[in-house]
Amino acid sequence: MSTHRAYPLIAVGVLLVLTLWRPAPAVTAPDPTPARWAVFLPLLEKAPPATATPTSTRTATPTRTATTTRTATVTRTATATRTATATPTGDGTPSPTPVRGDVRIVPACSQPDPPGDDRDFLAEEYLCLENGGALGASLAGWRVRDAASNEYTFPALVLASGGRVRLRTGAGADTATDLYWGRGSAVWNNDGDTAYLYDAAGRLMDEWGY
Ligand SMILES: [Ca+2]
Repeated sequence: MSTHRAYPLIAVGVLLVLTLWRPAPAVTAPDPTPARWAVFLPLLEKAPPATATPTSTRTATPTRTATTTRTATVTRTATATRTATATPTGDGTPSPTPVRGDVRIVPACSQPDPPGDDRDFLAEEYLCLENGGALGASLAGWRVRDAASNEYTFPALVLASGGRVRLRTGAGADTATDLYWGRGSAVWNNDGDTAYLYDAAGRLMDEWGY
């Protein structure tokens, strides 16, 4: 490119520079005031904001309603009505019907062969009964029979639990522990016999052979 042909381009460039160029604004001296208070700025900046309103609205409302209603209703009704009517006098106390084994013959306390001649000691010849049941036993209407079918019928008597009664062969006045057959001769053979015990219904409740 020749120098002459470059003149228009240079002229356009100068115009563009003149058009776009603006004088720089006047530089004003910075205000020295902030520099003097600059030492206090850190203090001011560290000051807590005046509008620090703690709005912690914790509404802790512990509404514990202890409703443990323990209703321990232990109603022990001890209704153990054991009617152990231990009536040693043996008069008038009602009792359930004894079962077999409740009232039995007790050989250990029986005496079929008393000392001496039986005919002279009929009251000392006796059969012994015992109530081994838990309740009293009414012996009214019960019977004792030997092997020869001699028979005795019991009067109204309640034999208490654990109680014993002797049935004596001879005559005498009945008591709660001793009954009298009223015989004029011996009934229990000394050389061996069998005693049978029946209840009022005729059921064999016990027997003893010796
Ligand atoms: Ca005898």
